Amino acid sequence: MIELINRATNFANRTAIVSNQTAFTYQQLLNASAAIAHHLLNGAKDLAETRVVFLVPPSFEYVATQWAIWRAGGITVPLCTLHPLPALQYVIEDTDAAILVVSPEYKDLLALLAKERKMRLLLITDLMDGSTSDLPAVALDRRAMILYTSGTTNLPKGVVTTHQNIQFQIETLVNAWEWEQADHILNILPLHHVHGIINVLSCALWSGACCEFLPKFDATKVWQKLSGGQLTLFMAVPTIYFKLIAFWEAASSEEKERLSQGVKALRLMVSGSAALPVPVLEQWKAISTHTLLERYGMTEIGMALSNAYRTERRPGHVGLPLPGVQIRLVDTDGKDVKETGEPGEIQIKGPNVFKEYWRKPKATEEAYIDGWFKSGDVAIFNNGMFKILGRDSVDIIKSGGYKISALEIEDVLRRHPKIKECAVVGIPDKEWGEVVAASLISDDKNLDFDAIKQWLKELLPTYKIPRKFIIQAELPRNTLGKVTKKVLKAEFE
Ligand code: MCA
Ligand code: AMP
Repeated sequence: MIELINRATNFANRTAIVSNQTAFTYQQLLNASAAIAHHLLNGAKDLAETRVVFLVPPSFEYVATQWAIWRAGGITVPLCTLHPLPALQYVIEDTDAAILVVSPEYKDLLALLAKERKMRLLLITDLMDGSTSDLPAVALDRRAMILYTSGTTNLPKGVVTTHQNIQFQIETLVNAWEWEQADHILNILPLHHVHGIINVLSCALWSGACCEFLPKFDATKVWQKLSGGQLTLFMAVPTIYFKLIAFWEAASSEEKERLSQGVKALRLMVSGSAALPVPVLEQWKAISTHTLLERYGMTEIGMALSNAYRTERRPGHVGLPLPGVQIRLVDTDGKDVKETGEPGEIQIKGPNVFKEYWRKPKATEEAYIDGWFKSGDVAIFNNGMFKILGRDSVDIIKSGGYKISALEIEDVLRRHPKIKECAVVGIPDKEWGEVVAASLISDDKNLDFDAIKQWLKELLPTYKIPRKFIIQAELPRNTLGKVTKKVLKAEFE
């Protein structure tokens, strides 16, 4: 049984969602999702794990679609509204989805693809018509969601979580951060990643709280909300706090005072998805009085480590395992780290850990050792708390909270007729955490980088597009001929 949805009947008349300045109750969410589920089923008894991709901006309609897919027994595959067609097509093909739900503005973009693949293309605006049908009983161990994550391969992998995984990921956070009905959170994060979907949206709905959407991050609007007196919670990536600090710093002294007074009323502000620089934590504390609660998670595991809600929040640290989550640190010889302060890879076990990479049994098998999921993140245990040191792969970049594979971008760059060879790295950056940088080998010494960026925009979302370029005669390589990315990074820095 999908407990998240069952629970909604307890809060029927409370506001579940605010989107486009309109409030929607839990009852409206139940009604809308039942109607959409009816149309998805189209006479069938159970979607039986059919993949349903949906391209709907963060809104009431997004949530109603997500719940409808679950209620009809399908697997949700949320598409990213920022992705160009080839990136959407990759997900649609990889999941082998049979149904596509879109809001009207995306119909033309995907109509041809849907026709070619013989998918049912449904307009969300046609589905919320009050119809109902019997809905299947959905067992907890069934697949519920596929989210795409970039890794150490050139193509993103689909991370499959079951209803059980999702329920556990929600419950552990709701308890740790003391969510309650009276809570009201602003969601400015994209809804194709765990941070926005689980930590913000689903925790709010589990609790009978209100989740308000801004379809896109906008510092002015976020500050308006933060200082407006309604919100109790806020969660974001470090880049967003960086941008909010910049906005505050540019304000007049009276405005600064007003914003700072307003934001104090929240009960909790959380940062995650990338390392929170201590200076950002300190500046935010000076502005808002809040010590940001930093936590650590991953698409494959939801949240694993968190600073405490009530006791110590230590700058630069990610706290301790959430209840029910097991963590160990393993050194490069595969042995458990015994000494405090010695670095090791974070490995995770628990009901939070995903089921599999979609149709990639080999990758799934390789992701585990002795039943422990290997995160690829390196940490130390320092004075009773975990501290993340970084990742073991130079090919994974974190920019604006997004995980980006250098290999994926290199693959695309190599398709450009003027690029003979290339290497992509992440360069440290105060605002973005890292920015994507590319070294190109080309016969055209006057290569127009703006034109390259324009060309890339057709193929990759903006956050994956390199911000820095250099042309080199040859890439730095070691004696085995492998590109030495650490050397390349140093050349950019
Ligand atoms: C955009 N720009 C960038 C980048 N992205 N520049 C450098 N690096 C980037 N990564 C530039 C654009 O080209 C544009 O430049 C300007 O910034 C504004 O672009 P826009 O797209 O409007 O950006 P934004 O809306 O301000 O986006 C910043 C953002 C966004 C809100 C921080 O990146 C974001 O939503 N990040 C969150 C991602 C997230 O949820 N990650 C969670 C996954 P110009 O103005 O010159 O054109 S991780 C996860 O789920 C795990 C489980 C976890 O632990 O949480
Ligand atoms: P994703 O695959 O997009 O879910 O991103 C997960 C990755 O984000 C983790 O493997 C970490 O590298 C990084 N991450 C998440 N939270 C933190 C944090 N608090 N500090 C440092 N890195 C983090």
